[in-house]
Order: sequence, then structure tokens, then C-alpha cells
Amino acid sequence: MEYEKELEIGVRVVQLACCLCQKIQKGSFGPNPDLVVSKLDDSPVTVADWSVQAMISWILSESFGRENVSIVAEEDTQTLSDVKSTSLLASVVTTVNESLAMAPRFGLNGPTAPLEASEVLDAISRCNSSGGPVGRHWVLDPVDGTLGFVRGGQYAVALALIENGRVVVGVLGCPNYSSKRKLVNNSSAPKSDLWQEGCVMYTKRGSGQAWMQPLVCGDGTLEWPNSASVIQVSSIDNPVMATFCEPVEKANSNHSYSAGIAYSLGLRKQPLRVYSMVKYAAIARGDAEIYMKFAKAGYKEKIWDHAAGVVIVEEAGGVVTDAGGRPLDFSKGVYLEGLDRGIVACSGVNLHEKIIGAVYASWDSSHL
Ligand SMILES: *[C@@H]1O[C@H](CO)[C@@H](O)[C@H](O)[C@H]1NC(C)=O
Ligand SMILES: *[C@@H]1O[C@H](CO)[C@@H](O)[C@H](O)[C@H]1NC(C)=O
Ligand SMILES: *[C@@H]1O[C@H](CO)[C@@H](O)[C@H](O)[C@H]1NC(C)=O
Ligand SMILES: *[C@@H]1O[C@H](CO)[C@@H](O)[C@H](O)[C@H]1NC(C)=O
Ligand SMILES: *[C@@H]1O[C@H](CO)[C@@H](O)[C@H](O)[C@H]1NC(C)=O
Ligand SMILES: *[C@@H]1O[C@H](CO)[C@@H](O)[C@H](O)[C@H]1NC(C)=O
Ligand SMILES: CC(=O)N[C@H]1CO[C@H](CO)[C@@H](O)[C@@H]1O
Ligand SMILES: [Mg+2]
Repeated sequence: MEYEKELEIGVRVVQLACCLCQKIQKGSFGPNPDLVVSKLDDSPVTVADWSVQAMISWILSESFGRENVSIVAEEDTQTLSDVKSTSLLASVVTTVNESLAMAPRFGLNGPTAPLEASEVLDAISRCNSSGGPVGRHWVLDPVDGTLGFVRGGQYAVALALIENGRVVVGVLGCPNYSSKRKLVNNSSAPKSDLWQEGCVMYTKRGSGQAWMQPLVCGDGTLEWPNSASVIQVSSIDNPVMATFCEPVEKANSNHSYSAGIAYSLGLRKQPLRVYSMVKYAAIARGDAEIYMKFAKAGYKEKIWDHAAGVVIVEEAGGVVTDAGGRPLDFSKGVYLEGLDRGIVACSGVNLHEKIIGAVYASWDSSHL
């Protein structure tokens, strides 16, 4: 079966990564002196971002051969080496070792001896591929929605495989998105402990199906794929009934533009503001019908922020295109080059056509 091994390793390693993130949040690896630091572009990064990238890079390299694995990922080691504090690197090394020690419980082989700092740095910096139209490339956002992670909102671990420019495998781990409860607005996070039952979603291109399984981070071993269930997009196609989600942060998306489109479509519900690719997960699971994101001038979307979510929504029955109605192009390297204005993900073609129509209408009227 094509991509069977890739999918299995991907699901197992993303589950392990999600559990690692939850443990960091609970402070299980001891105090974190520098949980959050700023990168050169001022975006936040944490011990979790580097630890997850190092751990996943190491497992993929062991599973598929270091010389054969090309990984495009968000983090590099520059900030990690730049930061004055060596305690940050020490925290990352400890966290990576602790998580690799749990690998057998997830059906993965860990190292025979704990990794040295140099090996951890090497695993992170090996993810410096820039993808492209030819060959196989893994695409990783170790922590998508770092702000959500830091603030107790939604975040995701996103891993995808691109082959010859097409996304063929997608795995989305959502540690704070219960497999049993509907998604809620950012500002109304549940107070109960139910968040601990996060979920992992995954698919293979062409399977015509996507699956979800609850995240299992306690004791015991990961049962896979026994505990998985099939997920499907919502069947609602009336805009009046539809729920739409958009980013929490205004920094990289134009909320007033999406509000205008929502108004012209006749959407009645207030937008669900959610951090990270969990917005794609909500469409795939049927908790929402529309995800719109219109970029601000000058912002370029990166492939790791979309690859896993797009293939999962599509295989669950949904549609994802740019705002001009064209498929997203994952073959051009690190960025989604040529993206027309923004991204529109929908549960079905009817809603999708209406949104693209509304975008064209608003564009025409603003250029009369
Ligand atoms: C790397 O790929 C080559 C060619 O596909 C294969 O022969 C080799 O076994 C692979 N290495 C590992 C460690 O999997
Ligand atoms: C990626 O880093 C490795 C060392 O880890 C280096 O050998 C390689 O040339 C780098 N590749 C790119 C595309 O920068
Ligand atoms: C999102 O929710 C978190 C947790 O309740 C809160 O700290 C944060 O301020 C919220 N963000 C916004 C923009 O509402
Ligand atoms: C996410 O998890 C944190 C604990 O790690 C919890 O405090 C928070 O309420 C959760 N947020 C949501 C939206 O479930
Ligand atoms: C956001 O969209 C509105 C149209 O609704 C436009 O007037 C505005 O210039 C856009 N803002 C940015 C920063 O692109
Ligand atoms: C979600 O929160 C935003 C403010 O952060 C608010 O504007 C919106 O109406 C809320 N949506 C729902 C469905 O409550
Ligand atoms: C160098 C280093 O920090 N090694 C640690 C890796 O993690 C193990 C636990 O699995 C620790 O015992 C090591 O000290
Ligand atoms: Mg990230």
C-alpha cells in the first residue's frame, strides 16, 4: 500500500509530539527558564517548538534513512544559538531525551543512548530543505499557533508529505481539541479537564477518507489504527446556518475583509476565532463550515502552515482553494507562491462557489 509506512510513522510521531507539548505545558520537565523567546522576526518560539522539531526529525531520519529524508520545517538553530542562555538549549536536550525515551510506547524506536546537545542541534538544522516540484519532502510545523500554546488556546503539530509538488499524506495533532467536544471560541476556553483528550487527524491522498483518534498521553501503549474513526465535513450548505472560523490574530490576516464577505454572503453567526491549523481540523470534523483568511499586503503564506490541513479537509469531503478559486500550489518551495489574495476552505462546493463569487464581486466593486 502506497504511503502506508509514511502515514503510520507520521501518526505515531505526531502523537508523541502532542504528548510532549502537553507535558511542557504542565511543567513536567521541570521549570522552564525561558519558555518563550522572540525570533529575529519577533514571532515567539518556545522549548516545545525546537524539541518537537528535533524529535520528529530524528525519528524520520531513523525510519527512512538520514540520506533519503528531506524535511522543510519552521525552526532553525540560529535563535537557539543566538540566545545568551545556555539553559534554553539544556531544556531542549532534556525534553528531547525524555520524549525519545517514551518512543517505544508509541511503537517507535528511540536511540540506544540519550542524544548529546550536538546531535539535537544537528537534528533541528537538518530540516533545512526548501522543498520544490521534484521528489519527496516532509513538511513540518512543530508547533503551529505558538501563541495559542503559550496562552492556553488551540495549537497543532502539523506534519505532511509532499511528493512531486502534491501533498500525499497529512497528520494534524490537536492537543487541545477534544475528540468528543465541539470547538469553542478562543475567548471562551472550557475550564474543565476535558481538553486533555486532544485528537489526531490524518489521511492519505486518494483514500477518500480522513480519520481521527483520541490523543492518548497517559500510561499504556498507542493502539493504532484500532481506535480511529472516520471524520466527515458538515452537510450544511446554507450560509445562514454556517459557522466560519478565522485567525485570532489580526497581524497576518484582514478581519475586516472577511467580515465584509461574511456580510455579503448572509452569514448570521459570529466568527469563531481560533489559533492555528485547528481551523482546518474543525472543517474536516464538521464543527464549522468555512475558514477564510485574507492576507494583508506583503505577507506570504508558508507551506507548513497549510499542507497537512488542506489534504485532510479535501479527503474528508471539503474544498480548499485560494481566493481566486485555484488550488494551492505546494510545488514552489517554502512559500505558497502565486496565492491569489487569501485562502478559502469549505465543507462543500456550494458554499465555496458563493464565497469565491463574493470575493470577485467585492473586488470588482472596489475597483470600479
Ligand atoms: C535510501 O534510499 C535508497 C534508494 O531508494 C535505498 O536503497 C536505501 O535503502 C535507503 N536508505 C535507508 C536507510 O532506508
Ligand atoms: C542543510 O544543512 C546541512 C547540514 O546540516 C548542510 O550540509 C546542507 O548543505 C544544508 N542544505 C541547505 C539546502 O542549506
Ligand atoms: C485567547 O484566549 C486566551 C485564553 O483564554 C487569552 O489569554 C487570549 O488573550 C485570547 N486572545 C484573544 C485575542 O482574545
Ligand atoms: C488548553 O490546555 C490548557 C492546559 O494545557 C488549558 O488550561 C486550556 O483551558 C485549554 N484550552 C482549550 C481551548 O481547551
Ligand atoms: C483589509 O480589507 C479592507 C477591505 O475590507 C481594505 O480596505 C484594507 O486596506 C485591507 N487592509 C490591509 C492591511 O490589507
Ligand atoms: C469570538 O470572539 C470574538 C472576539 O475575540 C468575537 O468577536 C466573536 O463574536 C466571538 N464569536 C462567537 C461565536 O462567540
Ligand atoms: C545530555 C542530556 O541532557 N542528557 C539527558 C537526556 O535525557 C536523559 C533522560 O532520558 C537524561 O538522563 C540525560 O541526562
Ligand atoms: Mg510553528
